[in-house]
Amino acid sequence: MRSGFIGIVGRPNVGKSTLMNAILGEKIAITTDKPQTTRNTIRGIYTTDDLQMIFIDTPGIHKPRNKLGKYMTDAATGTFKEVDAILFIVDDALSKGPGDKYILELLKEAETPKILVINKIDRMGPDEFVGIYKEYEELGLFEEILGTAAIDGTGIQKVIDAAARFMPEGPMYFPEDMVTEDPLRFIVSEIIREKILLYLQDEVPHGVAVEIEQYVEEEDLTRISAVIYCERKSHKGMIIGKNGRKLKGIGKSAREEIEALTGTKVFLQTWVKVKENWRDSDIALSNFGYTDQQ
Ligand SMILES: Nc1nc2c(ncn2[C@@H]2O[C@H](COP(=O)(O)OP(=O)(O)OP(=O)(O)O)[C@@H](O)[C@H]2O)c(=O)[nH]1
Ligand SMILES: [Mg+2]
Repeated sequence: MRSGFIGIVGRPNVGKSTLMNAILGEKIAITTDKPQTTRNTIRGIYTTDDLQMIFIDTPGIHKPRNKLGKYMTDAATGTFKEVDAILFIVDDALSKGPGDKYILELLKEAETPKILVINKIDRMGPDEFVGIYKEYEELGLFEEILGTAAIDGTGIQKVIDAAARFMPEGPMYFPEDMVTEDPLRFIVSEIIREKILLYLQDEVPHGVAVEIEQYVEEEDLTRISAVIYCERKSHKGMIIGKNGRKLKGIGKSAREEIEALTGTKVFLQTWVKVKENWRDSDIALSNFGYTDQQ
């Protein structure tokens, strides 16, 4: 039996969470077109007869503008030395921006084996892919360089096989049918946050946190109350929308997804509250679960 941990790291929005979900064949982490969607490290467990790999999806590494951003970036870089292999995900040329260069500098310091995954190849011409490949190959930093389109599963098996090569002899850490150890409450709060990110634009969604106040499982019904926190009164108005329509839409699409997850009917109540500048408040961050974990 071999087992181990694999960190999935990279800039925001390159497709880390989509890639982890594709590996697991299940949606564990939320994904949106907005950068900085993932805020915590999220573990997904992949098990076969003689192998268990725990993939750790991490927040996109970026220049933090507040304490939440610092927490996120620290959570991501903190995995570098704790894992058996690192998947570094990119979706563009190294020469295009400072973000990937910064992460590379950090990666160079970690002795952990690194695999480069060039994602979103469905959007690239062959020349573009080869260009990115060569740029990274010259660095001599990666054990392997692969191309994927996580969105439709292209190249995913090769990523799994490449990561498996670096797994040491080890125990089964988790039961074979377990895909995540995150509690349902957390996943539910993330689903609600995903819908807010999808329904709202610009700065509003980044200042949103979701707290589950009540989670009661009855026989065929799950009762959930959630509080949506935002940073400004004007944002509260935008989340609720005209005649409450926006919030209703958010609630409905979250509820449908939670019902599919729990296999029960769901009664979901949502409230919107304002907590100014919570992203720079240690107490609020801790209340929302953005504190040292695991
Ligand atoms: N065209 C295309 N889009 C993709 C692919 N993989 C992911 N995406 C899209 O890219 C966006 C970002 O995906 P995420 O998985 O949320 O990215 P992330 O790296 O986890 O982002 P953060 O959590 O913000 O760091 C989403 O809109 C995805 O649908 C891909 O292979 N091809
Ligand atoms: Mg993500």
